[in-house]
Amino acid sequence: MKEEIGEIIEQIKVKQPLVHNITNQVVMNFTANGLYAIGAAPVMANDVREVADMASIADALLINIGTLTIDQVEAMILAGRSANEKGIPVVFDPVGVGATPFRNQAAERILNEVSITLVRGNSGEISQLAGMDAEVRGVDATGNMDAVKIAKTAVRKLGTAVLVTGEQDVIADQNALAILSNGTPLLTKVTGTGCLLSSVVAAFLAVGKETVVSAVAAASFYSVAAEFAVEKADQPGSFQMAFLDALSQTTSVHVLEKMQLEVQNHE
Ligand code: ATP
Ligand code: TZP
Ligand code: MG
Ligand code: MG
Repeated sequence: MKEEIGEIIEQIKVKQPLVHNITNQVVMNFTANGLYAIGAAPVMANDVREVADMASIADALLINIGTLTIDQVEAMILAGRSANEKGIPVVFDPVGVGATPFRNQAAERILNEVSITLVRGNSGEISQLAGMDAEVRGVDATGNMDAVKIAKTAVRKLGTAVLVTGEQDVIADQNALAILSNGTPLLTKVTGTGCLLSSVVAAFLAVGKETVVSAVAAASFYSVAAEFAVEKADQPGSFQMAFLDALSQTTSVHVLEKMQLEVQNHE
């Protein structure tokens, strides 16, 4: 898998994939800057009158329900269907699913009406979508075993690939599962680092051939960049800036040197 990961990382700067983001108001600017930093191109478009057209000229679509409105749900479904018609990857970030019935219903509709390539969320969000909330609520779902179980259950329930993030990232589809142990806890102290990762995964899926390999490439690239950034700046404000710089400076050689990856095939 390592050779393919290096190749995908290099291809981002060559192909400069255009990622159409329908995302939340908190992270729009950070997401656009982060996509520029890795060498991709961002576009944000939300209105029902243009989302299908925008998705049809993009290389990947990102749907993020962080600050959801009723109009946005319709826009997400229109954009998603357009992306499906064109055959480009669609990443879904179910921010805060489980917090309110509106979010839960919207997530269910999006998952039913759009063919999603990969769902990226933290362990609470993915366990909610996997129907495991009763099992994991109230327990600390950040442990490795939990994330693996959550990822496997979500793959079965949703029929998509998933990326469960946390101290370790677990990437899985029906055939393979990978555990990545890079990153820094400071990523949890800057808003939008999960959201930006979801957009970065969309860019990588546009460039790579296999979903799990591309998502592992994206997550490892992202976490290794964060490790470089925290060496330069270990407070949240300066870390955010150092992280954007590191996203533009991290190479495939750095990632292959530093990545701590375990790959398994499903039983
Ligand atoms: P939350 O809603 O809980 O903030 P999120 O959507 O921001 O979640 P995270 O799970 O925080 O997403 O993942 C964002 C990035 O931070 C990922 O690259 C992940 O690997 C990294 N990360 C999260 N927690 C840790 C940790 N404890 N140690 C190292 N890296 C981490
Ligand atoms: N509120 C609604 S969306 C959002 C907040 C704080 C951003 C969440 O970003 P992330 O990447 O999930 O931490
Ligand atoms: Mg976060
Ligand atoms: Mg999030």
